[in-house]
Amino acid sequence: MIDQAFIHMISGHGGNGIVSGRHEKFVPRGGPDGGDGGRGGDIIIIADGNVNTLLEFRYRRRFKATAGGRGEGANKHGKNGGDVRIRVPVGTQVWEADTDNLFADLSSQGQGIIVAKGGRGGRGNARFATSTNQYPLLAEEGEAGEELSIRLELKLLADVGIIGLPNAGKSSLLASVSAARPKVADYPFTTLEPVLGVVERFHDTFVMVDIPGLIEGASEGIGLGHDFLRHIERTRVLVHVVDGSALDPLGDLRTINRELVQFNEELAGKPQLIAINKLDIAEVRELRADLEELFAGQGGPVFFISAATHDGVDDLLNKVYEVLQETRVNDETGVAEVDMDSLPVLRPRPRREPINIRKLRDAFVVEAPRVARIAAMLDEQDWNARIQFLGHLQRTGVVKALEDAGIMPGDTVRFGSIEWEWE
Ligand SMILES: Nc1nc2c(ncn2[C@@H]2O[C@H](COP(=O)(O)OP(=O)(O)O)[C@@H](O)[C@H]2O)c(=O)[nH]1
Ligand SMILES: [Mg+2]
Repeated sequence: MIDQAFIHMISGHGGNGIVSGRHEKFVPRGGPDGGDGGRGGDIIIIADGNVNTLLEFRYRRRFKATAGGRGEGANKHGKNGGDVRIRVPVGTQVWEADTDNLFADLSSQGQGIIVAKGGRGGRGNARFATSTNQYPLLAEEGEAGEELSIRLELKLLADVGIIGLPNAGKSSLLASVSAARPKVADYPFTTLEPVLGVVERFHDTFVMVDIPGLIEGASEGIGLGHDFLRHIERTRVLVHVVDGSALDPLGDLRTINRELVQFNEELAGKPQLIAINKLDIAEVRELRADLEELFAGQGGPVFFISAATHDGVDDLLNKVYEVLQETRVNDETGVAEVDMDSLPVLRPRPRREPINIRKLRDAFVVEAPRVARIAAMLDEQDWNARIQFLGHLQRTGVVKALEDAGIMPGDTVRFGSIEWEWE
């Protein structure tokens, strides 16, 4: 059974660098002091063994990291944006939405990927100072965040196994607590494929698997395929369903437990909760006190339930949840210790960006993100700032590229948001 979720994300915009500082000479501590913008927050997906399903993404599909703060005077760096950490079950695959492009396979605890890197902060004017330009009037806008849609996929693995003789009511129980609709029948051996159900409890989820009443044959290798074994290995608690209306309920419990030991020692050693089922039947209710006594000391707490009426089922599930909590893989601090600096980045941004000139009918368009980011911050009214920008274009090779593309005085040139007449 595959669990799937689509989510949309936007990483944080980088903060803008600013122009600040005194222009006058001979002023102590004068000079350019515009700080850099902070970086935008990243969106990170991390595999966490304490998350069992993708169900929560049915309620929350959009994730947005915060922007970096703008730089300030006195060389003050802007605040970095906050990262968003999305925790998914171990085994989750991260795909590009709507394609079969696999971004990451998060197969181990704590493994993660930065799916959307926050924009870098823009440089403040202090960083544009050179020996020939002591009072730079240029600063850089922060980089935009990244936006993308992904698909998460998970082959569900069970946390809880339901065991019991045929007809005990295993399938009925699973059906009554989850959206799974297993076959319920009066005859045994109806469950051939693992049937999983996702159970919601206290804003959390866990997965139950119906282990068919085939245990008698299964210890001899009949019936339970590899798929079942994978689920069984993973389960952390078993719910042992007993038909309270059977002739010998305690004998039934022991039969299954004997089979478990033969089938798989590890499975037999898992904690069990005993669920005596069919409490809606009058004779079971009458025997309740006797059964309680009879089952005491059988190695697990005893619950009386009716899968048919749901009576007692909530108490049972609460206990299941409690046991699962006790056997959590790791506490939250364990996951928080992921070394964020070593996480791979889905789409690392190039340090050097190419300069490209596109010639339109009415204008030359400079496609160079870094240039556009400086242009965006330019005070066009300030003649000195314009001169400095031109100097920057010269040093970074943009002027040459424009000339190579055949620009003539009087032509229009665009850098990001600004438009000039070429002189
Ligand atoms: N009266 C009553 N019958 C139940 C209850 N739970 C299951 N059954 C019946 O018992 C039979 C076997 O149930 P099923 O869930 O298929 O058992 P499984 O073989 O353990 O999966 C079916 O006829 C169910 O309708 C219950 O709580 N009360
Ligand atoms: Mg069944």
